[in-house]
Amino acid sequence: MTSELTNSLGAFTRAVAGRTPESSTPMELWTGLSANIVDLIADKWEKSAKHAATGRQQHYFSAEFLMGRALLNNLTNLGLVDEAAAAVKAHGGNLTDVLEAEHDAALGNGGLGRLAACFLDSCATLDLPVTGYGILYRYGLFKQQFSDGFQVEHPDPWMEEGYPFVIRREEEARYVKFDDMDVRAIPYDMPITGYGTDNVGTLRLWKSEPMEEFDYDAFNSQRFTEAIVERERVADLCRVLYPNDTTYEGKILRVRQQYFFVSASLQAMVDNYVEKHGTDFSKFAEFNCIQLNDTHPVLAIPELMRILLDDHGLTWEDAWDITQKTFAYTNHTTLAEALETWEYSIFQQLFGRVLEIIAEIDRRFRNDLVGRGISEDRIHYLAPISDGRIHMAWIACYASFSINGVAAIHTNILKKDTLNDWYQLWPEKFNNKTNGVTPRRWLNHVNPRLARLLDAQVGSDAWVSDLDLLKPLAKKATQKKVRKELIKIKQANKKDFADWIEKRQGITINPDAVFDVQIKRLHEYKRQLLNAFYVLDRYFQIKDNPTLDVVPSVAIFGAKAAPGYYRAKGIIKLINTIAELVNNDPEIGDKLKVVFIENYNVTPAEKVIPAADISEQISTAGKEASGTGNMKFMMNGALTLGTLDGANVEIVEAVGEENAYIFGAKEEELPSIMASYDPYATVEATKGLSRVINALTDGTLDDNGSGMFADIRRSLLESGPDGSDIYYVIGDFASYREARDRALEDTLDEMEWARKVWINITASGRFSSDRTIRDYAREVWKIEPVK
Ligand code: OAK
Repeated sequence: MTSELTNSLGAFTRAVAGRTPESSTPMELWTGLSANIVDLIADKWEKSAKHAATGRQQHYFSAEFLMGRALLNNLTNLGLVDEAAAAVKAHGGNLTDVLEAEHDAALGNGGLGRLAACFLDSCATLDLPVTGYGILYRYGLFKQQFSDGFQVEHPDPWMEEGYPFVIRREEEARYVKFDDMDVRAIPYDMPITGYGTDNVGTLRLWKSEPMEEFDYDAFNSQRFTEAIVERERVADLCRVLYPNDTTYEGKILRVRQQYFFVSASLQAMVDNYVEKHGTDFSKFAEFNCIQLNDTHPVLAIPELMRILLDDHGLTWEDAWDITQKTFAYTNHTTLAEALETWEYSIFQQLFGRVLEIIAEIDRRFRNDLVGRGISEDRIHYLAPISDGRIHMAWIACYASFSINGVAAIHTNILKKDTLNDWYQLWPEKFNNKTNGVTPRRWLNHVNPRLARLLDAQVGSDAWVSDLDLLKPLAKKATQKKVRKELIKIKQANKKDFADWIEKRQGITINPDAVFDVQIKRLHEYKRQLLNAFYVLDRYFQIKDNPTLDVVPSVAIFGAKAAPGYYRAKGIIKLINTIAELVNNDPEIGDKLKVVFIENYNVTPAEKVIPAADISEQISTAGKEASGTGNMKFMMNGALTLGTLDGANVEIVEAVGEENAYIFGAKEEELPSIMASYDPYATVEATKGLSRVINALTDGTLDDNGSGMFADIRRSLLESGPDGSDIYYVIGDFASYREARDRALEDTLDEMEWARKVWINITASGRFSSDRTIRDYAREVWKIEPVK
């Protein structure tokens, strides 16, 4: 008998592909199946939205949502994986091929965007009335290709072939007005299913369109270009994620994007409020709370003021009171260059009225602080407007009732350094919310073998939505059977990854070698360079002594560099050049291999994380706000090789120092170390290091005449603002090498290693985003589950 899904899949595929499912491509089957799934979600979705709208609601504003693939996640949540496999098979297809046809929705750069995606998953699973708001970028994060080892960027038209998981809501369009143009904002809503619940949340992504589809007059009077230019100018707004902002034009576009999506979102929120509660706004903040995902959506603060003042006639005092009770701000970095400030002139050009409101916030802020006896210098530094620039983080700190960092150490750094002045003024606003990741995607879905072992150990799949259930299993670390099972699972996962990378990039690796993985954005503070230097040092050691008894390992990298970040691109070229050298040397063989996963994204992360033995979390202490990859690896049984930075600190706390490999200078030690640090002398004093550094420029490694390797060398050894190894790569090298060598040696005792692996997996409950979201819901958002 054919199942219901088999019949409906046939119908949906015919509708989208215009032919029989039997002759459809995997992509067409994917589209048909996805449309079918939306059909199955629709009623629950409508109900959930209606229900959520009756009480207090939380709104998550973020310029990035790095969602990855949707279909398998939804099938899993609906308990339909087997049925879908059977349905696809009945039509002559194969579910794996169909799932692999899906593009990643890469509407984010890295940590901050992926965190937002994990949060939505947790909110839906926990039945919390939370909606995400962002931008429907036509092109997601660029596709990365390697050409001669250099990164080349290509556009990522992720939804060009159709994407059933976003639904255009024409009737909910809003107008967003700039001084130089008006645009229509059309919401595209994405259903967010939860695990083991009928609740379906929403991610609302706004798309910009012209006020009028086409200027026919212009077109008919032969002014074709004019008609088209206007259309394109509007489409530009949502064309790409984070356009290059090194030029003035780029910056304007970015500010436009930010205002566009917060204005549309707020208009919708305020309209909904008026519909339910009328125009008495005194209860607005009782029913609505907005979390600002870093400073990108901070324009929402003056925009809410504008709507309340201009559209609804509130007094400044009332509007400000509501605003201050509505916003909460999360900071995601202490890097000074990431704290957004914008030229005053940009705001003048785009939205004079919003600027007027910011100026009034600034005026009142200054008065307020004078009243508190704060010095003029400090007031000037903290004011929303100073030195011809608008300071987004300062506006956020002033207007929000809550300010949080994303790991304990990060929040402490905010309090003592980055936001210290604000902490002194309003200590009660500050709180910590250590990040987390969703165990649905990052354990259950990516690692079915381990998931089934956990099912058996827990006695059910309840751990999938309550990861703390793994905690009591820690004691089973002594059981040989469990450890043997773990070893088998890891071996099978490594074999899968080896097959995948061979097929994808044509590189052969030995699944019996240790997989040592560093996947994250390329940034100097994340120190991929330290890892690369280790590899090169080991290569030289083997060359010097070909009979050297080393533990075979594969160094696996995945990273994209910002298109304008020259040195990061140099490091990519360097790693690829080292890979070329090492991988093609017959004397090295399986002892050492280097793999650089091209076009690293959510899906490649899903392939490599379950296969990892060692998780590289090696940022300069104090620089990585939290990290979330560290948590994904831990859940999948990779041991952390890391510094005491970000959430690593809490991971080590949870597993015990003996179950991780910690090295390097500590955050509190670095200031005094750096005061007298001499990288040159340190190179000389560290065995093998000068050979590694010299290899950058002595002809061992060829950067195709780009000068990139000399630039890297300069950044480490030369004095001056752009040199002096400010990320302490050379200083931490010896201690890193020792820890990594030790980790590799320790893998030889498989059973003891498996014990550590088990401890890591079972201690990962506190890094579930369910825990993080419960903390936000209870302490900041003050919302309750809606059944
Ligand atoms: C991106 C743009 C501006 C400011 C911060 C970011 C960002 O992605 N920060 C990252 O956020 C993650 C989620 O909180 C953290 O885990 C990373 O440590 C942090 O770098």
